[in-house]
Amino acid sequence: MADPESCVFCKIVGGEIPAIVVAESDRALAFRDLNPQAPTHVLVITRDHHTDVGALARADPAALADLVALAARVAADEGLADASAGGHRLVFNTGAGAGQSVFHVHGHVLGGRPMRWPPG
Ligand code: DGP
Repeated sequence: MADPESCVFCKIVGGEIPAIVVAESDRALAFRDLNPQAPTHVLVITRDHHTDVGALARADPAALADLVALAARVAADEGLADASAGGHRLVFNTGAGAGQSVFHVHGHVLGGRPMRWPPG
């Protein structure tokens, strides 16, 4: 689990690592994923370091609400807000076994292609 000093997403928040930022709020930042899995693949993170979405919910529910609102704004900006526009997924991988590789809470906003269920 990365501590804030070595966390790659904290470094993006701090401007030490460049990213393509598409939206931001006082408490959250949205930027394009380095390794996109769909035509739209944007990561939405808190500016503060929290390990995962459950930890964020416990520590700061208002910041989680802000993160989800920013994800909804990104989806709308990308033309993916609702079913008539194709829709989107907001995914929080939580724990290494579920595919989490960066231990700073992030929602994946995915869209622009058909989505299968159940996910792999
Ligand atoms: P997850 O596997 O759910 O922890 O997703 C982590 C995502 O973060 C993965 O899709 C790749 C992305 N990622 C990792 N490092 C960087 C980076 O330095 N810049 C950007 N833009 N994305 C990154």
